[in-house]
This record gives sequence, structure tokens and C-alpha cells, in this order.
Amino acid sequence: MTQRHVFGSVFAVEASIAVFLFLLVLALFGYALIRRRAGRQAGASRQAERPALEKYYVGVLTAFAVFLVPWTAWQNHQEHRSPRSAPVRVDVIGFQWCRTFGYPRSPARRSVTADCRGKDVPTLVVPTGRPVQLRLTSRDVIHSLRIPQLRHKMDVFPNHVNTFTLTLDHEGRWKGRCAEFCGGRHYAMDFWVRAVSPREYDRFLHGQPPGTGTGTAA
Ligand SMILES: [Cu+2]
Repeated sequence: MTQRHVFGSVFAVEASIAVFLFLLVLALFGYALIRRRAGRQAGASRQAERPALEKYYVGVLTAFAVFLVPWTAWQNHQEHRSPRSAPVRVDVIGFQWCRTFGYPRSPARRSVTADCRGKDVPTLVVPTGRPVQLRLTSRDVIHSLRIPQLRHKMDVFPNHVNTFTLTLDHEGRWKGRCAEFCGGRHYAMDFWVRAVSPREYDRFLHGQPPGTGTGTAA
């Protein structure tokens, strides 16, 4: 299960519960307004406490929490399960203000970088249908790798390697950004993620260009 699917299902369930509760509160509020509106000469209740109602309220909130916490944790576990096939490894190095993508098992294309000016942004090329393990580190300050459409985000620290695995099930190209303010040209740290077929990925590793992606081989 990909992170996008996990995020989508968690978001759908939690948003549905939130919308339901919001509408319920609005309905009760509207009911109270209509029932007790001015001019009906209805006196205010003299009851200071409603312990039974409060217990019911706490019980409902507890029930939601008891369901949501383990369920969300389980979904998270599904996403982080060990991949069945060996992952493709890519080393990602952030720096002010761009990135380098390294392919340690490719003698012809060890790293891809750019200077992140204008259209000269690097492209992370990955194969479809295979887990891709990204190993993230920084050469200077804290950055963050974010791919909004794929729901991926991971902070990037100097002197530390953060790892996450993504699997893309179809070909395409998505914009990636930096999500941690890292200096004057933080806004320019864009990159592309391009998923290609395994055959095209092999050709890319042997030095051929990955279709329409930009970036230069070093
Ligand atoms: Cu940044």
C-alpha cells in the first residue's frame, strides 16, 4: 500500500467523522435556537449540571479515540511494512539551494544534479512497480523533501541519514519542493520525480536520457 493510499484512506475516514460531528453540532445548535428563540417566553434552565449527558459526551469522544488511534497506527504500519522485493536505492543530498540524486549501483550515472535556476532543476528518476528507498541527508542546513501530490514529506538533516521508501504504480512526473525554510533561495529548490517503466529505468542507469526530464548527469 503506497503512502498516497494510506494518507487518502486515513484522511477520508477522519474527515468524514469530523464533518459528521460538525453537522451534528450545527443541527443541535439550530434546534436550540429555534426551540428557545426570543419571544417564546421560555425560561432558562435552572439546572447547573447534566452529569448523565456529560458522561454520554465523554463516552462518544472516547469511542472515537479508541477507534481512530489504533486504526491510524495500523494504517501507518501497513505503509512501513518491509517491501517484498529488494528496493532500488537512491541517495539524496540537499544543499543550499538544490539537490543531488545519487544512484550507487549505476556506473554510468552516479549522480544527477542541477543548479535550480529557471528550468534547470534535477529529476529523480525511479522505476514503476518497485520499492524505491530514498536515503536523505544534507550538506549544510536542514532541508525537507516534499512531493505534495504523492503525499510524501521527510526532513533532511546534516550528519544524519533519514530513510523512506516509496512505490509508484504508474508512470508520470510530479513536482517536488523543499518544505523547510533554508535560506534566501529556499523557494527555488524544486525538483521533478519521474516514474518510468523498469526497462526505461535500466536504460537511464546506463546513461540514456529519461524521456522529458531535465537535469544533468555528473
Ligand atoms: Cu528549503
